[in-house]
Amino acid sequence: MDSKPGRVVKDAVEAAAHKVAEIADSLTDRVPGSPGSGTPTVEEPTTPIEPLPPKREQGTPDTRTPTGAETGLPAPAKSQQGAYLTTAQGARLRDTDHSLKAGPRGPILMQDHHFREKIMHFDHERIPERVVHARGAGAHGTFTGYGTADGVTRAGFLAKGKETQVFVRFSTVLGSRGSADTVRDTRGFATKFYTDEGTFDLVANNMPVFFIQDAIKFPDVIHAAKWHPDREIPQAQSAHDTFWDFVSLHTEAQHHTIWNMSDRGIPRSYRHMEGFGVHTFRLVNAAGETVLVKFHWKPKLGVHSLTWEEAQMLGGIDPDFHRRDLYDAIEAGAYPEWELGIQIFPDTPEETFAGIDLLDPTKIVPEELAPVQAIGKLVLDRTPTNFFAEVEQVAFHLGHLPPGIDVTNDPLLQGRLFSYLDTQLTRLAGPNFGQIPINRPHAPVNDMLRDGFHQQAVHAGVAPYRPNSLDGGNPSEAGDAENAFLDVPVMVAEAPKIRANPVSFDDHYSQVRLFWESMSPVEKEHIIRAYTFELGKCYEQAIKERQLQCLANIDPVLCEQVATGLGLPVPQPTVPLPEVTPSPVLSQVGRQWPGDGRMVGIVVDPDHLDSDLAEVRQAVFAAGMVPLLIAPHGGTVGGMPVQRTFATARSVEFDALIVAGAPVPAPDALPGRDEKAGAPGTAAIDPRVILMVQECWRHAKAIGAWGGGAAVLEAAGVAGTPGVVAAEDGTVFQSVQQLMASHRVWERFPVTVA
Ligand code: HDE
Repeated sequence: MDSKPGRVVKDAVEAAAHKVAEIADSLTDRVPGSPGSGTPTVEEPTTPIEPLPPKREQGTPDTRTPTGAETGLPAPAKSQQGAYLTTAQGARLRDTDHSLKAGPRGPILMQDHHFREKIMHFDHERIPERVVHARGAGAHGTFTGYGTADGVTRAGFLAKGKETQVFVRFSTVLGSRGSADTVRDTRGFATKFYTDEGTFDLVANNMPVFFIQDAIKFPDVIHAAKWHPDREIPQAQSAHDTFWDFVSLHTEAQHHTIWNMSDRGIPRSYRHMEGFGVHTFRLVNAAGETVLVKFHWKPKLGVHSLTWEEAQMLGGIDPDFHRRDLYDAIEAGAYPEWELGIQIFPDTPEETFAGIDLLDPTKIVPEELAPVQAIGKLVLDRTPTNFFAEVEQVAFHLGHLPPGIDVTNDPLLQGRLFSYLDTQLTRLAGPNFGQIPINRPHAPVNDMLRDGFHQQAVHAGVAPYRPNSLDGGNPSEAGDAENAFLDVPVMVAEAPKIRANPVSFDDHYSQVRLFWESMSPVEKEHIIRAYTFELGKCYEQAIKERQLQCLANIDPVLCEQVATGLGLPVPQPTVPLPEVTPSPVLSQVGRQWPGDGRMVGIVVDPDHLDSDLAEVRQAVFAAGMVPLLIAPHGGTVGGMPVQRTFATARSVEFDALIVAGAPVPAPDALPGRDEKAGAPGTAAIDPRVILMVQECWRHAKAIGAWGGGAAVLEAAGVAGTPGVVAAEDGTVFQSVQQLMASHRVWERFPVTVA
């Protein structure tokens, strides 16, 4: 047997990982959220053991060399090794709790190299957060090509059945790293495809348009949208003067702004978001023919959003709501899924389609005019093992393109090609960020880049230049036969060097109106509310008036309703309102979707446990959802683990609520112990349960009850109303599941606009 230390560690780690997988496989009804792969004991463990393996659902970057070769090592080989604490150089240590002092009461000695190493490293644990998109969460997965793009691109990862590893990072734009997930904002949706032909980064957002048309304005829009520089408030939101000052003065921003003010600005989860490449890209096939395309991600679960009140409550109750949802869903086996699609346009010299300028990033091409054609599927099935190493250090760049995909002259895209490389120099401390494990390509790398901070490759040879004779001419340049990247030789029209936009970029309103007209009445109500709230938070009346002028140019009803809320006069439009053809696909109302990984709260009364409870819990698991038992106290009820108590639960954590009893007020149902207990109720039922039902009702969620639960619906005043179902037994879950497919009980939201 191979007795090398590396081999022994590898065997031990693999054996332990196998054991964890076995245990996990035997548990079919796991509620996600366990912190580690082991089972802690009450007593401090004192027997030395090897590091525990990662949790079953955790993945890590592939074990590749800095130049992309497979090492064959198991993933844990990159983590800590051996049973004993060591210095960073591997010397075993005897004590890490006491610094080396001149006597127990004396000063610390300069010679304490362990103390110095430990503190020095700790002092430098943080790196600069991303200047935008600082707050995010990421996961590993697999992309499988459908082969449907073969005719338009030579990119091999899109071939039928071809599987490519990916890492995806979702993010908000404005907030700092520790800000809340559920703020009103655009979301990032950046995907790193580790293709055999070089890494492809699709750095997308959940909205198809952007605030500005030229990258040179990016620092300005971000300065305006982030906190005010004097007080550094508000955090992670656009409801303040500088944001509205900017977007009302740069009216090209109005299209992106209405998307932000719509329900798209407050997604229910990352799993419920579409993704958009925003810019138009150019694809090139094996014959050198080109088309223009826009990239789209379509979520399996449909587009779904929070209500504004839910989003605000979650900001306090669970600021990690989206991050938790992503990881819990993967842990529960409800793997998030999207289809990648493209809208295809002929590559004409005008670069327009149906009169729409394809280089203008403030414009969409409605899907009704150019359908999205599916070209592959993305499944996220592994959470990170170490957040910093993977999510914080992943570095995306629009210029990471495989052969077959090229850029266009969109002036926003062109600027981004500079920015994403430049920003890594500071954030990841040097030019070798591509060698950090999460960023390592899976294609063989033979560049002539050398040295620099944190160089991890040990380059051989003496001639990193071309042509050379000393290294035998290696590396050679590739041609078409060797699948070299092609910068498509697009003609550039003869024109003066000039700081200006094409005239077609001047239409700032027609597509904003198109978006508004595509919304259902209830979505329009939400948009009116969002504008009224955000402008209502501005201090300066002039800014509100200027934005109302923009709204007048979008739609008279929208403008009038917001003006009424602000108590300001309604201005007349300054541009003619165009006739637009709505794009119904932009609305999220009116379709049915699967409920994978949704959270179903089940209120139980331990004094009158219903015999159907265990069955309902299993039925929720069987439907691919997660049941969370909510009881007066922790521990177990009927042998089942309690996930929330009336004190720790809040309605906004659940997608639907089932009431399986009418529990009497628990001993802690006192406003002094839990203010929620001050909600009006009946003396017979815990007031927090009634509050929970009423909040779920207000947020248009499905509510079900059986047995004693029917009395709670009566007491909450919601019995017999739309989307509230009661049954004799636990079969009520089936009706709840059906209601959940529409995402919300929409008719509970009254509407005043058409
Ligand atoms: Fe970004 N953007 N961006 N952006 N962006 C960054 O790169 C930038 C734009 C997007 O999860 C930064 O590594 C400029 C559009 C995502 O790591 C930075 C312009 C779209 C992420 C940068 C834009 C995006 C970023 C900050 C205007 C959607 C997060 C840290 C020309 C299509 C990626 C970093 C992650 C991050 C610059 C506009 C998406 C500063 C100059 C349009 C999803 O380089």
